[in-house]
Amino acid sequence: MSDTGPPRFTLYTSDASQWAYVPHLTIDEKGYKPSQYDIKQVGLVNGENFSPEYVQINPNGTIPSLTSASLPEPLIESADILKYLDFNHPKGPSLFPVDPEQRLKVEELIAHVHQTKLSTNLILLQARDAQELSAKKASFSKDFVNSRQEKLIRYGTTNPQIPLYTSRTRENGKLYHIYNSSAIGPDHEQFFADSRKGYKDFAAGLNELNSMLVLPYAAGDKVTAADMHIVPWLAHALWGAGGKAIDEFHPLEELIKKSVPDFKFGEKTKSWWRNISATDSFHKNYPTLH
Ligand SMILES: N[C@@H](CCC(=O)N[C@@H](CS)C(=O)NCC(=O)O)C(=O)O
Repeated sequence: MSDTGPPRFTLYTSDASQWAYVPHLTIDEKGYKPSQYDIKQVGLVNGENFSPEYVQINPNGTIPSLTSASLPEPLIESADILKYLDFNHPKGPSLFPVDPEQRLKVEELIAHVHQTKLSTNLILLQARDAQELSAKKASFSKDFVNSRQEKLIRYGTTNPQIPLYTSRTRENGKLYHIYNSSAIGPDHEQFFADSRKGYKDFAAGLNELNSMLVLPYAAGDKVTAADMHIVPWLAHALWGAGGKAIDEFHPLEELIKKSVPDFKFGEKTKSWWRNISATDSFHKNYPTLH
């Protein structure tokens, strides 16, 4: 611990980013003071995460990122940012248990919720049939997809040397096509089928999470880095399904039931959520679901 305190840092974040709330929760859990860091908002909804300026900081164009004069290069993964914040602040116990078994549990839980099959984009952007797609087209999802495509094309045209634009324009372009063509064709049918499978995988992932949780917190008797990752993921999924109150599991349960009729949130998941949502860092960052 230095006399001057931990090095100052800048967190690049967006209110709309679930993973940005890993560092936000950590900042509060570890007791950082606002004078110790700067916050820069990056527009995720309007595709500003793809601006050449931001891509220089984070070549993946993802949020969050953290920069500090003490770092050789920006940190561009929420798991690395959490570790940095944890190790650079002396206050309070580490969010990583010393006990190797507990530590392994923490790492497993973090990896679990970051799996592609558990991406909340399933809930926010996918659709299992024409009716679900119409609802998505009438929601912010369509603006999101379209603004991104417009920004990717614009930035890609003026910065052909940046490889990210080619891959992301192609990837988002598939969604753009699904959202903007009026007729339902074979690509839509494939999209619906992929989404139906996606919900089955998502349900399986939630069941696996339920059996992995220890209690009262995710990895045992203390709040750990695992809680800092699972909270933003589940909060975003509950919100994406239309949940309003913090403990509103019902809308997501119903959404999943359409593909997995016997799906129910596990009791351990609900107990864990009750416990973690009573903490100060949770209250500060989640006055409502987002
Ligand atoms: N593995 C990264 C994922 C970050 C991520 O995907 N962030 C989302 C917002 S929550 C994002 O920036 N998406 C923009 C995109 O990939 O298009 C992390 O954990 O930091």
